Amino acid sequence: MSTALLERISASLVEGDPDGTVAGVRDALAAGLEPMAIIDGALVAGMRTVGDKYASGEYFLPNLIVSASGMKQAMALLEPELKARRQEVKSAGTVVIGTVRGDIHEIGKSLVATMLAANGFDVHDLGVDVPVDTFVARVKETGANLVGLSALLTTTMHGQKDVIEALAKAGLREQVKVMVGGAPVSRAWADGIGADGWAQDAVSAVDLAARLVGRA
Ligand code: B1M
Repeated sequence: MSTALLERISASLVEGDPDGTVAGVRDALAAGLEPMAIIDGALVAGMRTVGDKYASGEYFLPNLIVSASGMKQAMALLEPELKARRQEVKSAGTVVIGTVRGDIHEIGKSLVATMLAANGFDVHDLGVDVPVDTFVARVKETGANLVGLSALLTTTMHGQKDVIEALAKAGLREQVKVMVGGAPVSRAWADGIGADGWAQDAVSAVDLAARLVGRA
């Protein structure tokens, strides 16, 4: 039954039926499925299929927009559930996170931010298309010990390097660890730009964040 529910949610996302996605998520929660099982088993998989269809020319930009809207509405339902499962731990660290300048991809970054918050981090989510200087200013303001930089485009990945350089220039590089992620970002890229770590998905981002701030 749970497999059928997950398949239904994924199919509605791929077919561009946000109402169906929301209804499916409600049904899955009512059936007792864990939020992460719904995210991993249906939503992320569905978005990957949408991306593949766009890459192969079967789908166009409007398809991406409608599916992304379904994903966002689904996440709005799931975020409180994830937070409700948050273990009461002493704050694991303060994170400033955002999608770099020129890049408006929001879903993966928000998922990482939600998972960090659900795992005890104090999260300052700056949103998307975030200028380099804004990252630097918010690190200063919050005293963050971790910065998360998301980039989904090969043309915007360089923004991650720009932020790392700006943090160094502002004398903040010793204070903060930097983790990077996003579909085109690899461990080799992270090493090359002097990031402290790279995570492939939201779950490994939480493990990495805990390691970087010395909590794991
Ligand atoms: Co765009 N887009 N898009 N898009 N889009 C991609 C990224 C693309 C791969 C599609 C494709 O061609 N197959 C392609 C990039 C090609 C490239 O550069 N290599 C692409 C393109 C080309 C574009 C435009 C240029 C299209 C155009 O206008 N012609 C344009 C650019 C706009 C801009 O940013 N300036 C564009 C626009 C859009 C929409 C606005 C329509 C929409 C985003 C809506 C929104 O976010 N509100 C959109 C979408 C939805 C996608 C795809 C289909 C899905 C992205 C997504 O949300 N995935 C995407 C295809 C794909 O990625 N396969 C695509 C689900 C999400 C959960 O996964 O974001 O990968 P993801 O996040 C993961 C991991 O990457 C990781 O953890 C997350 C959770 O597991 N992660 C981190 C992410 N950030 C992290 C940070 C970390 C750690 C891990 O630490 C800090």
